[in-house]
Amino acid sequence: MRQIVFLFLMVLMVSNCQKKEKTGTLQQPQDMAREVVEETFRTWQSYRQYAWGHDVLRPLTKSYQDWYAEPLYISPIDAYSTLHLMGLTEETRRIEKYVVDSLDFDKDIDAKIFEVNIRILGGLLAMYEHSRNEQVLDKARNFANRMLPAFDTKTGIPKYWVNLKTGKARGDTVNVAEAGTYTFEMGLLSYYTKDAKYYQAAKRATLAIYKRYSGLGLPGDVIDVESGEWVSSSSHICAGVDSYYEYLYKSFLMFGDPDLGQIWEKSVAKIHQYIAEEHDGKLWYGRVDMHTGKHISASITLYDAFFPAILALSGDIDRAKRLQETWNWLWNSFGLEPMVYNYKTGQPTYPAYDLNPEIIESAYYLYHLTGDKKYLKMNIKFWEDIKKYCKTDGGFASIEDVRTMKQKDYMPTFFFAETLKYLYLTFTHDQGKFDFDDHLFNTEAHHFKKSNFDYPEAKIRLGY
Ligand code: DMJ
Repeated sequence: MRQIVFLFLMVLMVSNCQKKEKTGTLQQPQDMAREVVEETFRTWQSYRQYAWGHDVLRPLTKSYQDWYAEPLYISPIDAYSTLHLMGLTEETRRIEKYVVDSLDFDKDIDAKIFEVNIRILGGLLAMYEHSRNEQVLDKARNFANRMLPAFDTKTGIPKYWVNLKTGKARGDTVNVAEAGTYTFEMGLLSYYTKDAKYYQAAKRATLAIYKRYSGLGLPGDVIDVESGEWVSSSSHICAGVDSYYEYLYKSFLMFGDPDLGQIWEKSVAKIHQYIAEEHDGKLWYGRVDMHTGKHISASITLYDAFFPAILALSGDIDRAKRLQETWNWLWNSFGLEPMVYNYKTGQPTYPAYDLNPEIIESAYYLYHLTGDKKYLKMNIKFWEDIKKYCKTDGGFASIEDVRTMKQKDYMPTFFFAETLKYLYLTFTHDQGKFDFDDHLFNTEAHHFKKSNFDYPEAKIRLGY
């Protein structure tokens, strides 16, 4: 008799466990959204406790790291627009107050112009967009003025570094993303301040890249900012070029500058013609020689997963869907994506995963633009995997190697700005609170309302 009771209890326990597992996987999007907000808040509290005033949280040792000799407050500036979207107002007020009262950019440090543009300038502009605090706009303008000396080169392409105090710039070779990812932020700033000089500098740099396309209509990937000569003739959409293409289309959409729209159209046609290839029944975008169009490498980076989003946004839903399948396959082959992967050898050549957002961003765009629940499910799966492998006591940690899932003591600022935001937007999508069609995101996921920017007015203020 005791044995029967014991067996009965066991069966009850097992069926309860199965039920839990089931409800676990069948969690409703609103529950997932709540969880993302809780996790964002928990991680933000950890940043505040262990890294306040510094650039980056180190989640394993519960400490901090700065990018340069002096901190630039990059995590909070990057986190602001996400915290704002999630309604964490006490936190956004705290950041805004710190930026206005205590943040001083007059620092004798050489800042990497590409990174500080998308994170600091982009973040401050988003803070202004959402708060309309003129002191925040002053900070953004002050920061951009410190960036501008970098653009003072023979080609107009900015140098790699600029000293925020002295304006002395250095670093003559930059990649295409570092050359041409400025029109969006600088365009916003020109619009807000009615001073065209920001957009003009950014556009000149973008045109300098376009002018140097090969006869096939392709850019290389590394260029000398003074001579305008290509240092590398490898043409691709991977890390090092990615956001150049992204900004051609997004800045065109935001400000209506037809030059950028035309360059986007011409460029994307060549990308599909020369760079796309089928391998093992999947669509890939590898690397070709800009002069011959010959495929030279099958090495791709996880950053390239931004491309389905921009393809979908531009109306090319079929290609976007096919490419997203490729990325989904790669993620699920490892449980997280490797930073660099060779699709012909099937090997990750740099196996890290740094909590990057791109595949999640593309699933979000496709969920909105197709309504297909499969993309919601993708982001549920990506979130489950991130929690499984990256969640720590002190926040979330990057992964050193997706084959072993060994964690590393670093949480990039874009985890706040992008990854958590795109997850939240996906899981709240069906509540209809956020109007995707009236927003554009900079490459760091800071969001801006399209209807706040009028094309005829932009033409005047940006001077195109
Ligand atoms: C972000 O800093 C930006 O999205 C950038 O354009 C490249 N990717 C990282 C995050 O992966």
